[in-house]
Amino acid sequence: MTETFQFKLLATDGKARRGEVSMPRGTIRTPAFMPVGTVGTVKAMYLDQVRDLGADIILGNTYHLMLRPGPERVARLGGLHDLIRWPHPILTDSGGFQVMSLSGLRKLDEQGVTFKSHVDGALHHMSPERSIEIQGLLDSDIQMQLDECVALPASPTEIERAMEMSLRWAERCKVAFGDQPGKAMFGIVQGGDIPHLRVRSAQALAGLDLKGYAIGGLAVGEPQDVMLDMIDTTIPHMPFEKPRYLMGVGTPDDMLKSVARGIDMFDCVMPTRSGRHGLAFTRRGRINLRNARHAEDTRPLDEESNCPAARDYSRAYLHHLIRANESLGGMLLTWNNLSYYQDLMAGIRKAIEAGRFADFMAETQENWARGDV
Ligand code: PRF
Repeated sequence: MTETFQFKLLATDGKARRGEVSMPRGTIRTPAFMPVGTVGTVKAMYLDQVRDLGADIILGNTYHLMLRPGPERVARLGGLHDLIRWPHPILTDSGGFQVMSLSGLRKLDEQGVTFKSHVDGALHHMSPERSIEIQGLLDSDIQMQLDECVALPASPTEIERAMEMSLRWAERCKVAFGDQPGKAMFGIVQGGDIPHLRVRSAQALAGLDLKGYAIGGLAVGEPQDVMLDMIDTTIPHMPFEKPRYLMGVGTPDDMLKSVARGIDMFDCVMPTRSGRHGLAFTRRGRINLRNARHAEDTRPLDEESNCPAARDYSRAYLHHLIRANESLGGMLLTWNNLSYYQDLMAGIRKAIEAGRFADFMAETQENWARGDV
C-alpha cells in the first residue's frame, strides 16, 4: 500500500509481466483478474468470498450505478466501498460501453451521449466530464475515460471517427480528473481492427502521460486471432512502465494468450454470468452442468481444488440445482468459476516469477484439451 498510485514491475518473462499496482486502498498483484460487480455486487457472491479467492480489486459500472442508486446518493451513503463493504481497490468503467450495449442510445456526439435508461426509460446525458464526476462521487480508485467502443465489423470511417473522438474525450477526462495522487484515470485505446488506427490511438494517449492504459474495442465480435493481432500491434506503442488493461476479456485461453503479449489486467462477466447459466470452468476445461450426462455423476468438479464448490459437491447435485433453477446452483458455479479464474492468475504470476510462463501456458492448455473424463 502506498499514498500515491504506483506501478512496479517485479519480473518479466518474454513479454509477460509480473507487477504490482499500489494505491492507498491496497495493492493489486498483476497479472490480475477483476471480478465484475456491475451494480455494487459481484452477482451470487459474498464479497468476503471474493476476497478469500484472492481478488485484489473488483470492477463497478458508472452506467448502472448512475441510474440506480445514483452517484450523489452513493456519496451521501459514504461512497461505494463503504456501501458494499469492500474496502479494497475498485475500478469503475466509464459508461460508454454499457450505454452502447444496454440502453436505447438516443444521440452520440462530441458533447457526450444521450440515452434512455434501461431501468425506467428516463433520458440521461453523460459527457466525459460527468462520467469522471460520477466516478469521483463513487470514490472509485481507478477511473476510466469515457470512450466510444464500436462493435465489429464496422467501416474504417466509423472506426476512425470513434477513435479520434475517444482521444478528445481522453483529454477532457484528464482535465476533469485533475491531480489526485492516490487515484488513477486510465485512457482507452480504440481503433477497431485497423492497425494504423490502433497505433495512432496508443501513441496519442501515451502523450497524455496517464497513469495507466486500457485496450478497448476488442472481444466485440471479431475472431480471437484478430484480437491477438490488435494486441500485438498496440502494445509496442503503450508505455512499458504503466499498467495495461484489456477490457472485457475474457476466456481463460484469451487471458493466457494476452498475458503472453504483455497485458497486466483483465475483467470479464464470463465466470460470473456463465456460472449462473450452468457453465463451470475447471482445470480440465469447461463443463456444462445442464447436460443430462451429469445427472448421476457423483464426482465433484475438481477434487484437487481448494474451493468447496469445486471439491465438495457432486456434479449430480449441481446438475439438479441448475435444472431446477435454484439460486444455490448459480452461487456454487460462480464460486467455482471465480476460484478457477483467481487460481489461474495466481499460477500465471508464479510462473512468470519463475521464468516458466511458456511451459505453464502449454501445460494449462494441454489439461483443458485432455477433458474431464
Ligand atoms: N470500452 C469501455 N469498456 C469496455 C470496453 C470498451 O471498449 C470493452 C470492449 N471489450 C469492454 N468494456 N469503456
